[in-house]
Amino acid sequence: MLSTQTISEHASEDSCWIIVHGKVYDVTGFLDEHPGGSKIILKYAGKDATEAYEPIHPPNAIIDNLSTEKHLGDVDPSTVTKVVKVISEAEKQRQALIAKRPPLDEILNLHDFEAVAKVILPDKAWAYYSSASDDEITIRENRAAYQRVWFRPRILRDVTVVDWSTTILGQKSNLPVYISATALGKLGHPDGELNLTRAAGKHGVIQMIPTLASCSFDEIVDAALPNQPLFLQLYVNRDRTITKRYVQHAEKRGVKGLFITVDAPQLGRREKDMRMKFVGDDAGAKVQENMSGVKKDEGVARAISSFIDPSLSWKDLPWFRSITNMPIILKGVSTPEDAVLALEAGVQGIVLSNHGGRQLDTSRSGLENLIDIVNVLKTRGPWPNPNFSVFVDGGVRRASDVLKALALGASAVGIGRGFLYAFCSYGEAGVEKAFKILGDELEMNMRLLGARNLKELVPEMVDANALQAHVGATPRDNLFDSTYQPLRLAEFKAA
Ligand code: PPY
Repeated sequence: MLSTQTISEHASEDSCWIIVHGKVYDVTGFLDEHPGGSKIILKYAGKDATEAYEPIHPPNAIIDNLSTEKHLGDVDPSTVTKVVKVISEAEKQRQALIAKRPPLDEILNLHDFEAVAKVILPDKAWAYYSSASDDEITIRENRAAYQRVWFRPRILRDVTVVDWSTTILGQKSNLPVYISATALGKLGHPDGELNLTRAAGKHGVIQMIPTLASCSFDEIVDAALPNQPLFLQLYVNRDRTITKRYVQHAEKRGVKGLFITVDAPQLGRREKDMRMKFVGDDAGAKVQENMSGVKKDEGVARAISSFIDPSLSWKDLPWFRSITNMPIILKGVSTPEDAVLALEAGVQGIVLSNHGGRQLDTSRSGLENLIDIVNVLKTRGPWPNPNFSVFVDGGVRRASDVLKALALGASAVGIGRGFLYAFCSYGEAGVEKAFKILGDELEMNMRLLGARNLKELVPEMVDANALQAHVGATPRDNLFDSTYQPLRLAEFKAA
């Protein structure tokens, strides 16, 4: 057993020990390898890092990454000064607001979840989740694009029975929607991504597990029902042995599709997230100012993104094919040129995505790109192509959005933030409610459109003439606008 006194003597780059969950680790040799950089660990050198560690890392991350001789043992509890945790005023206010949340019955649409999450999430979590890159033009365009598509409903078709179930990559799904990957779920709710897994299992919806989930991959798979289909989102590591192990483990555990993220060789600059650090974390800012050569903090996401391999290229695809039999889908395709390359490379699909507006700002929306991409794919083989799925994500909040994308040729649609905010505000029950809302909206919209099933949803049911014209009147999206938090400019210091 190690006393806190002894541990505190190892508080430098030359010897750095930290405490996580009552155990002591020597992370000196790991400082340079830490995906989030060394400075964040050094902030906790000689101290208990549990609180900072927990929301960002799966429980076993430290144990799996450090060789056993670096596991130094338990902290001697008799030496731990019991600090009475001071609950900040802000946290007290937050708890009071949580208690006053609108009852779940009064949540009528996916925007409502976002509005609740915005109020009750800790500032850092809201900043990380809601942020997008640069001027946040694309995140807003993702919504606006749906409002440039209009319906052309058919009538008198006996729509007593309507069915919106489908298959996604050969897996049955009760919605033409899958849960897209969003990272760091525990920043927003103590059960993190498990809220999604449990709700998805109950309602026959497919969850895409993020590489950067706060819960470990195995925890998530263990929380799924025996035959519950799951997909995996992959950030490709600079160290391919890590990626290979991860992918093959996922396949062994029954994952049904591998979505390789291809739009993030470097992470976008998300200014809400970056600015938050300067405001909220004085201790962090001081440590960094005092450390020579250390860049100012860059926000939660940038801090942990350095493991992602920017050298990833088309040449790597045969290697992925050689290590797994799972369907491979490229997530983050924007152009017909790349869609054709993907088809020719023999992958099983693409996601037309701009990463929720978090990567290249002023990229077009996935919905808009769908038009050109479908037109080209139609000239390159059967359409729809049973061996090549085209998914769309970004800005989807309503079943009407889903139906527009499907009518224009999407195989299914991904929703990330919509479900994330549902669990941040109401846990698993929130996600269940989100599925119910989408189901109700699908039923109503399909009846009104005259489509009794998804096969009857044809391109003639939408007018997308205005979609690619970036001019003209677009109706205000009132609900979305009321939750959208405008960017702030640099602030003067208080006198
Ligand atoms: C994102 O934040 O957009 C992500 O895709 C997740 C993430 C989180 C932290 C580092 C890199 C990517």
